[in-house]
Amino acid sequence: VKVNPVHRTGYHFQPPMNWINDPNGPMYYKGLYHLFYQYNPNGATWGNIVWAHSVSKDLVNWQALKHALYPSKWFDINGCWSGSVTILPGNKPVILYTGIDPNDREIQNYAVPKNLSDPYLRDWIKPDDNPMVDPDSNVNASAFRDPTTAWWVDGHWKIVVGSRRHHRGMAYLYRSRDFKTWIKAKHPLHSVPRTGNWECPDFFPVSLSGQNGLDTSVVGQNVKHVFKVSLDITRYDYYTVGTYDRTRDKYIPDNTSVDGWAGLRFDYGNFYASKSFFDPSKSRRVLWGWVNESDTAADDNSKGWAGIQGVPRKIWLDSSKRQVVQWPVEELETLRRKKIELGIQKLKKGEKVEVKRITATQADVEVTFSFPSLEKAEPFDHKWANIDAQGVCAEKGSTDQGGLGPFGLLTLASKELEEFTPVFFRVFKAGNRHKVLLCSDARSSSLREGLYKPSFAGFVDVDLSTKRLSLRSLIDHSVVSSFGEGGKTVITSRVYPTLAVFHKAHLFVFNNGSETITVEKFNAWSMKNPIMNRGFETA
Ligand code: DQQ
Repeated sequence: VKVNPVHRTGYHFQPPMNWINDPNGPMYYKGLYHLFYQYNPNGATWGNIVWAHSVSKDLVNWQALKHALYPSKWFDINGCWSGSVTILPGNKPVILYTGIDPNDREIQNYAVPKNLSDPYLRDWIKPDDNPMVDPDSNVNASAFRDPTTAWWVDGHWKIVVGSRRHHRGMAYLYRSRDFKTWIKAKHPLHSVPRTGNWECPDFFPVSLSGQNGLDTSVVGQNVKHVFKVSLDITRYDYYTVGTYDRTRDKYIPDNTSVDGWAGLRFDYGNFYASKSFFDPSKSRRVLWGWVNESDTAADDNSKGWAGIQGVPRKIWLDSSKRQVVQWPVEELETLRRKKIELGIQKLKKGEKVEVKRITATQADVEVTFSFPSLEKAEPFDHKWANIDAQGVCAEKGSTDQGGLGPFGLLTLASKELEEFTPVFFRVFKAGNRHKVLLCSDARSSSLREGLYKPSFAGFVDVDLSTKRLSLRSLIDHSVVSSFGEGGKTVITSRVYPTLAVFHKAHLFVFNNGSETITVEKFNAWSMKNPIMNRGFETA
């Protein structure tokens, strides 16, 4: 296969070629981070799914090992689908994954390392007493998959498996004393009507204060829980913040969290099937998520590759306790080259400043904007009450002059702005409150037609009394991942410029609102290439 390099990423996780999807079983073991992921060894579209396997010392440089799981037994002969790792007492990792059986039923299997003293965990054994969980007659065997990391509570291990009952999304709960015999609980841990199949559920505790992460089994007074599902109808990851009621074995979202389509998202762009793990070496919880292509299957075949993993993000509970906050893991900063600063800049309506001496296709940009008042914020139109942020962004783009905003970055821009991916804020007044929109608008990203170019956007729950807003964008050839206001709202876009490639891409900071904006702080770095999966080891 020839791999087309034009839109390949530099520091986002990807194998040398072919199709990838969900991150699977992330863990930290004996000094190494492990990442498994759904992979097609034979092509650039979905199929023939195995668990590919890479290891890293720093979550930045990756070495590809041989595939950890591939169809080899009757209980996974038609595919090794998504799953998780649990580290049992005595530092013993176990993989739980969905196997597709000869009748295309989805069953839950386990696999254990052949040699626990090998920190690379190269070889995995799939014992013959699999499957560990079979769908009973009440369960839809073609929508029953993606077992979570287990948690230990009140003398039992517990897991959930994603599913649906007709149109109701389900998180079936199972318990086990010995990690071998699993019993289905009478009631699911959680379920929501009319949300369709729940893929890749993730359930974990978050600390009520500070940024430290918690082991998945932590319960009690000082924690809340986060429950995430991937809804395959929209292909986005939705989460709620809530309480794990151990006596009823139920998860109850807080009344500040909306369950389902209107709910919070880890990312308001392209980010799916995410999975978190607890990293004991840095006492943090780290989130991985799959960032699919936005071009066509024909493009994937001609590129010879498809899919990347988003940059791993540290995740914790916001001080408001209404949402989580995410930030790229600090190790990413080791790839930064020389810092490029812009002195304090005032940007009047229609002004833009180019950031020079930077590799605009592969960069990390951090900027803080300030403004003298909120007075000029545009009214939030009543007719938008029933549309989401993305709909507002589609009406009020970066070239549509506003009051307080739009201001932000023009990423992956061609010289004459035939192509650019703007990432910007726009502030609206809604009664006596303000609504802050963060938008990552792919509509102008490429001259090519027939690509999916959504105007992704999310609102930012922020107190504007400081009259400041901050933005960090990770730019990497065909991906722009933006963290608004310290990671309260995150948006990832895939884009395919034709002109703004390699050294021909430019970066600008802009304002297109009538209020003058001050660029208080602007730091940007060209990013080095890490070692990125140079080739799979063979058996
Ligand atoms: N991808 C896997 C499934 C999962 C889906 C199959 C989500 O296990 O439900 O490749 O992208």
